[in-house]
Amino acid sequence: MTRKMRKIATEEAFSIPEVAEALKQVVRGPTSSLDKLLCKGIYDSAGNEPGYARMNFLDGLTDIEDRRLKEMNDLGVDMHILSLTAPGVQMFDADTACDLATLANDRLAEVISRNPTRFAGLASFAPQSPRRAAKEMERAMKELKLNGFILNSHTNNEYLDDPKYWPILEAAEALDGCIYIHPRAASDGLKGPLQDYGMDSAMWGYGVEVGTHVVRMMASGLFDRFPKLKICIGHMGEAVHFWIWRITFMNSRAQQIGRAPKTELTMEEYFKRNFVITTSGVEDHLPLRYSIDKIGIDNVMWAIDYPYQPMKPAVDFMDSAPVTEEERHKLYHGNAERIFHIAPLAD
Ligand code: 1WB
Ligand code: MN
Repeated sequence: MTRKMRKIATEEAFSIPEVAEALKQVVRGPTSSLDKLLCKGIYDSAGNEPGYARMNFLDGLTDIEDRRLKEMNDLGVDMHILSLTAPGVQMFDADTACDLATLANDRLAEVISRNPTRFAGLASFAPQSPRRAAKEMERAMKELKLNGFILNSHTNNEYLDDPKYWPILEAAEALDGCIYIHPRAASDGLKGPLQDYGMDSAMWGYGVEVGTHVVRMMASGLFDRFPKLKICIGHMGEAVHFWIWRITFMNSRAQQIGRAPKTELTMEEYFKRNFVITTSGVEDHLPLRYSIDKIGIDNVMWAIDYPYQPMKPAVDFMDSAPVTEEERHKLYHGNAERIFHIAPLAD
């Protein structure tokens, strides 16, 4: 008898009451962050974004072992790889961010220890304090046995190509911990035209923000310093590989005329060597097929993006995807097991 295919969903959000409360306080304050628009609606019921309040994401984020697990059972979803939802701890002052990252990681480890075959988790860290972040990253993987890391794009409008973040990249590379760069709202310098028509978040701004982050990282040459660093990006690769030919061509021109640093590899080579992508929130077979053909079947993983996307359509999307059974195995679980250190099931 053939066993049903293991399904590991790789970008599944959660929160804890303490982080939700801290976000509520931050968005009531004077922050210039564009994240305020969405976070007010989710975390501050007295907020001015009733559209988001109506979605009631907070219940889905904080419930892990009850309704979520039941729905996973109903749909045959074996595992959620959980990550603290955007913007994580990145809107807080450094001390608060470090404390809340530690707390969120401890809670995550507790959930996993109660349900070791059903949940895995990506550890949070506070980029506001790169050295403390590196220590927490080590604790999270070595002691808590978490499976990698979550970062929500920019921190105080700065990106990972800034050398101040090298301790974080060194830690991730040394621990073989993949950093999942999840979106948050665009940095202050990018946010201008993204503030209307609901373009601040998942509709458009998130992809612009993470795409910009990823191109900065590749063009800065940082992957020559950290050749084994693995970065994961969701939302069908935030479209970066759809225009990687042009990014590569124009980067080489920028290098020729002295506007970009010389790099050992091309942009496309970095993308294929140092990045993996997930399907989160893009349930469309044509871009899935393109992604597999363009960057390789070993570099694409399935994700739901729960609770921001409903579970069932994401399962139907992958069950009906026009791929071979061998490809479906890699998309549904094989690649996630390899990238996020999840023990394969015994045969
Ligand atoms: C949405 C999507 C909102 C994501 C989020 O808030 C996150 C949304 C933090 O669809 O409105 C996400 O992770 O894709
Ligand atoms: Mn997400």
